[in-house]
Amino acid sequence: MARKKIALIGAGQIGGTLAHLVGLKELGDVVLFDIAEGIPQGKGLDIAESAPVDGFDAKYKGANDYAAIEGADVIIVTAGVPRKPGMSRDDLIGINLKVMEAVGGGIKQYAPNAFVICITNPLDAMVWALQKFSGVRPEKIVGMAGVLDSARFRHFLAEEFNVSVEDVTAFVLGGHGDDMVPLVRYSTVAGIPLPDLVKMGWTSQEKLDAMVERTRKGGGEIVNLLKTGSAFYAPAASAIAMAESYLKDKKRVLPCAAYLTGQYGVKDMFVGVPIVIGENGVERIVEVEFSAEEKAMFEKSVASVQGLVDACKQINPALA
Ligand code: A3D
Repeated sequence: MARKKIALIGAGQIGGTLAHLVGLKELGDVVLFDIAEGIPQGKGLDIAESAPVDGFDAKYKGANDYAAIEGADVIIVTAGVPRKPGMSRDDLIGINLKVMEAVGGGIKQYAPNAFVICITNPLDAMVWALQKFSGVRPEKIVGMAGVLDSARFRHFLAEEFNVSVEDVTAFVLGGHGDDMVPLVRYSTVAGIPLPDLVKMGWTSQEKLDAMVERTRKGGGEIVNLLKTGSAFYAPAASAIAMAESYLKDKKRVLPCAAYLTGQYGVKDMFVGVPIVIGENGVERIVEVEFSAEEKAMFEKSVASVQGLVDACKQINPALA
């Protein structure tokens, strides 16, 4: 059986980390694409030279021409610019929308049947634009954000409770902005919901609220520490979990930005919701019931995404 082909569009901080993880997990052969000459070739060669040490088999190819992604099974898009301190994700929209147009054209021409995962910010608007530019069927394109946001929340919770991260589940929905919606009720330690853990004295409501707030601002916390860019290890790991669920038909239930056609009262937008990812891409969109407070938070988050989508339509009227 031929190895799967995984194309990484953008060979920067996240792209390079993705390329390394694909090898370590033996998910397939890798094409690294970037407009910067030498970077994808150099990173590909460097990782290929680590393979004998780590004992994995994968071919690496660096490219500056879209023809190299031809027939890719999975495409992960990180092309564009990341945030610097003081910038919001939304400040990136002008530059990254143009990048999505170029990337979408490449995908349309060379790999229209791939499963596409977008990471470029502002996430929910960029994945929406990328779907329009590429023409990829909506069930074959998703945005990575919820897995990362949930992982951040899980990390904070595991530290607070002094338990394994493996036994902490978390649920973060909505757009990937500071008004994302961490669903405390659906987040658990070994199946015990967080509100019960507060009642059991494991933590206080104040501390839980602070962890929710830290999760919402988790991306900014890293940007302020790094100063030269944004998070890349956890974002890459999160996208790999999504790619793996598709490639191995694992049917994992993961929070991702998915194209909604009326679910949660939202139409023609990508918003973070729980989905099942299997060999057909997005195989199911899970609709959970919200409390009045959660619904209000979700609607606020959706309104922010709508604002970004409207801004895209203004910048590029072809999207309207
Ligand atoms: P960075 O290390 O700058 O890599 C981006 C790469 O894109 C660079 O190598 C550029 O040369 C390349 N590039 C720019 N324009 C093009 C183009 N037209 N075609 C192909 N390649 C191009 O950034 P990064 O890897 O740290 O982050 C990449 C993106 O992910 C940014 O937009 C971040 O904001 C975003 N990001 C999203 C999350 C989410 O959770 C959604 C988390 C972290 C970062």
